[in-house]
Amino acid sequence: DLVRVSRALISVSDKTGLVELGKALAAHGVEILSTGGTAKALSEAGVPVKEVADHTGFPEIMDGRVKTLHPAIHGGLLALRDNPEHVAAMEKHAIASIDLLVVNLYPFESTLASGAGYDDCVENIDIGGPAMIRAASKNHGHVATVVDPEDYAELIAELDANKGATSYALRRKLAAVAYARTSAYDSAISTWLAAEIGDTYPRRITFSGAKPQIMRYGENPHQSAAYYSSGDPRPGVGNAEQIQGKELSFNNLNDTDAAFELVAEFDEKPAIAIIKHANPCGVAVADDLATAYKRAFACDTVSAFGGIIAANRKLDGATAEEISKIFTEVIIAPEADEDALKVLAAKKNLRLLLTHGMPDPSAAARTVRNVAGGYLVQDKDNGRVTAADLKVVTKRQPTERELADMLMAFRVCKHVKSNAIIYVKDGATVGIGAGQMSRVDSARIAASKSRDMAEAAGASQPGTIGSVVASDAFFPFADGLLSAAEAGATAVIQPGGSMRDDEVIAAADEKGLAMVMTGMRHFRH
Ligand code: 93A
Repeated sequence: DLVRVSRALISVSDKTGLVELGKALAAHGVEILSTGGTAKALSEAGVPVKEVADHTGFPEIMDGRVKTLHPAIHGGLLALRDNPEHVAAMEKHAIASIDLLVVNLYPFESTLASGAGYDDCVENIDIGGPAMIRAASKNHGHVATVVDPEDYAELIAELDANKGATSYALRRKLAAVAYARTSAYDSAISTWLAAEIGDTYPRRITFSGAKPQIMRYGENPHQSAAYYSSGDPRPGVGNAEQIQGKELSFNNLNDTDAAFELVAEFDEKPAIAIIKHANPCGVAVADDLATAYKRAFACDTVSAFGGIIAANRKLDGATAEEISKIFTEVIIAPEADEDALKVLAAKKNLRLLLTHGMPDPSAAARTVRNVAGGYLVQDKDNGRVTAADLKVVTKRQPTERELADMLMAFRVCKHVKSNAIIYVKDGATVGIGAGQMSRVDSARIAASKSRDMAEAAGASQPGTIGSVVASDAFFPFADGLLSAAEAGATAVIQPGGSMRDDEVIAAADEKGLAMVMTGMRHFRH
């Protein structure tokens, strides 16, 4: 799979590293073809170079708008060297193969950023460059494409190591980089034009290369919105099959995603999550789905109304019956049996989504959100704490039951807006405090919710009595922990790492609590 580079075409706007590259190629006996400015820079530095115009026999015309757009160039980049017909065509039309393409594009983005006028921006839309990049990258079986001066060193190192040849592995990697560049380039042009024409921009046409699905509106009716597929084929909201119900709204999709990603955490047992505004108001695991639903619902019977329900197992009739007792917006599950389908069919507006599989919560992925002027991209939080990761820091060891509940509570934490405080008892959440600016407030809200539920159900005591509590981040002071102890929690799971861990541990010991530290934080902002 090694391809010796006999001929290279270099056409670069950014001349960084050009001369060093030219010299390295010349040292390997590579014939260099270049466009006007690039050829000038190379020959001034003493690197032998042939003008593309001399190679094609066709001059650069129209202020350079047409300089490499010629069959002698594109044929040389695209020809399959092991295809007799291609080889015959090359011979017939005197097309010489080009084994390496080095291009960086007209600086559209920096021209725009400099505040240049409209015509200047238009003139900086490169046509020939992307055409060659796309051609050479398609033919990565035979041609290497470099679009970024940062990659020159790796290319030179490989030529040096392989007697002037490139490997298939490098060519394929460079092709992926190359298409990312042309795609980002066109996207920048489209974004600029879209902004120029404002309201009249037809949103269905382009955005980051994905074909969008226009939605009725966004988070609020005055916001327009669309769904863009990332092309990731794994089971999840984006690839779900809608069995029945009205069209999904923007908020539906967002909440349903939160619900399904949460239940996917519990591979070992049937689990149900009920979501409102992207936060769970009840999560439970049990030996069967119907029980899990009843216990998840009991956590907060008020908020569950109009919620979104996710199941991690095939939905059965008994569970569907239970769910049908109140108004629910969306149900998502991997599958549903005949009984469940029959029960839910009676609820015309209820949206039912089947994913035909569960996502792997530890799989790597990226998350993107935007801030003014850019995007924040990070690895998805796929961290999963297991019993082996826990460090007991108190005098008292947790019991088996406490341990199981703590692990569950900490997994739920990951899917709750910070500050997250989660009380769990016997496999079900009994109090959830989400999205508060103070951890103590989250602890108090979760406990008071639990008291309200007990009162409404006529129970003798709130669910938090004898529960365990999880915190998504460390307790900065002992107050949050004391508030949880007051609510009746007997064990605590938290990342640890506060300057005052000693104070917090001492407070736990004094209250006779068991506490474990995970060493992993689950912020979700
Ligand atoms: O105007 S173009 O779209 N038409 C072309 O045929 C063409 N071929 C290469 N721009 C074209 N290029 C671009 O010229 C390259 O992508 C590179 O950015 C630039 C290098 O020009 P020079 O070597 O004259 O500095």
